[in-house]
Amino acid sequence: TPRSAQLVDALRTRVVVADGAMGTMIQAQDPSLADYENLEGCNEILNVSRPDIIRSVHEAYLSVGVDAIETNTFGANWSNLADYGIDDRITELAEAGARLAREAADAHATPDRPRFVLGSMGPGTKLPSLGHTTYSHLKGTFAQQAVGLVRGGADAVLVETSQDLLQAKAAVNGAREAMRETGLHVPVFVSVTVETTGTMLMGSEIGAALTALQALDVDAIGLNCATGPDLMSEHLRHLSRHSSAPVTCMPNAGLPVLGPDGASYPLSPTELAAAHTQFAREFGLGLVGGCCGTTPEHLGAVVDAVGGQSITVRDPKPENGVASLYSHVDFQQDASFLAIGERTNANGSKAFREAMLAGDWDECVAIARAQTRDGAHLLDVCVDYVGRDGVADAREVVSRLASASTLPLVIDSTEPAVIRAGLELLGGRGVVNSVNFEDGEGEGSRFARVMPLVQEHGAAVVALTIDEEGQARTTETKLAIASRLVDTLTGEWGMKREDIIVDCLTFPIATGQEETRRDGIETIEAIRALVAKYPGVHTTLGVSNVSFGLNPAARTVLNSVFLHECVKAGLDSAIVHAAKILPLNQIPDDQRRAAHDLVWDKREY
Ligand code: HCS
Repeated sequence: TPRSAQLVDALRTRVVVADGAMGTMIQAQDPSLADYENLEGCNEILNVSRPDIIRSVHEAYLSVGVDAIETNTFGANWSNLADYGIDDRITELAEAGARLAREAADAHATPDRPRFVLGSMGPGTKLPSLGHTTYSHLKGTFAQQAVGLVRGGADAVLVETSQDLLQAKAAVNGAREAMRETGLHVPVFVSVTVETTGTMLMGSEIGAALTALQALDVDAIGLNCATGPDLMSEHLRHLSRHSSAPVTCMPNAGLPVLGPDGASYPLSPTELAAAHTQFAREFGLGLVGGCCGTTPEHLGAVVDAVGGQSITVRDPKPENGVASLYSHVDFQQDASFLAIGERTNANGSKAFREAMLAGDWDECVAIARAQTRDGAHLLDVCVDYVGRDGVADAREVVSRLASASTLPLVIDSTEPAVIRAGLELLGGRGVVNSVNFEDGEGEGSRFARVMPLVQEHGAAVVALTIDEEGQARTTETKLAIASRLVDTLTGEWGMKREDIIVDCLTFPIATGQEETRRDGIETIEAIRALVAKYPGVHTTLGVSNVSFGLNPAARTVLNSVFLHECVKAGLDSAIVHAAKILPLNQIPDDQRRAAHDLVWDKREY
């Protein structure tokens, strides 16, 4: 709607003041059991049973001059309403809540001053990263909520109080599904809750949250709830420095103090206004407001302090990388290349395959952990194995690694269903390995089936230089297919170069066969040409393949030397057994020279 566009524009130009708490305001009015239709504590039922209570809260905030109000729909979701046995009323209660807010906002709007409605979507009580429910169930039920919100007139959807990034992803993608279904498109804002421990409930650092959410292309990112403003400032600083989306902040009125009559919140209106004044100046916030314990008096003070003020211009430097559920991992490492651990692979590692076939999931996790100790930055996870149910295996392995591994995961499969199952377990930002043009890019091709998954989850993607003619062997064909991949991914699929990782393919060069002698050179030269042609695009290689056929000691030498030459040509990541890559100075001279010869097809040594 035009109003949604105005809101997005406002967030980038002036400080938009949103309202404060809804839940604690309702509690303060102390509705009776009858008001709740005997569903005590179910605030969303009040949208239909006691709309006057909800209207009065909206009215109180609008009267002190806020620009935006939030709908009373925080718990109009599956898990909360299911607790009351009314999860068949998600859309109805969300829509009723949005209508109440819309009417109140419109009553205060003037032609030159719109009042916005933010459709609140809380996390519910069941978190997918804890295995309480699944991403796809949440996505479907969040879609029902968002249908109500956009039909009822929300100008944006605000996914708030997010404690689990996987839940937030389900809400964002559920909201988008609702928009496709209704044809009503509004921006999506996400606000995460960082506990006093300094991370989200699931342990995510703010950097991981930003990387995972920014990849979903959300329209604003911020913080709300859990603490007062004081404990938010370091996290806001991170968002301010690195988020290209506007930054929002809705703190509690301090940390609740538990007394005989329940929780009370210590922060005064003047203190909240002072905090927002400083944050707006220092961090360039686009939207400020309040969460639990804040009242119309608080927001009145905030309106007086910063309302309508022009935004402090930021110059954010987006971080370029991926994330586990816990931390961001940058594509640019101090190390010479990003090491993607190759051992959690049912095809490449006998130990992993045997553990998987035996259902020894603890051992699978142990293999992953060992790679972390060996210095991997990411883990490649491949469960593909003939005759197995790949989706079931992916669920077992990835669900464990998603929370047990501190490293981001690379979901490695040829099967779209396996890739989907893996991605739907990742709260962080993963990588999909891989797409290629083996069966083209038209409808029904693997490429066309995998890419919507990459998009939905905001994953990075490994693209292999394989087309309808097969695997590229020469520099020229590798570069040609890589170019087609990059152009298609950045063009039709709207990906950023930084999110594409091209694999120019490695072939065994020490099998003694004449026609393989130049394979190493072709790969190295393709990498060199590719990084020159497409700055920003990343490259990777499954390095170990180069030494296929040699004994283990020789493989270590050849892998290390080949990798070194590739890195010199511009390779910035490699799928390797990190413990078995040697620095060149640890390889005896004669062996190093022999390997160098083999790579460059010289045969001098
Ligand atoms: N918008 C919600 C957030 C709760 S954490 C409320 O009740 O104010």
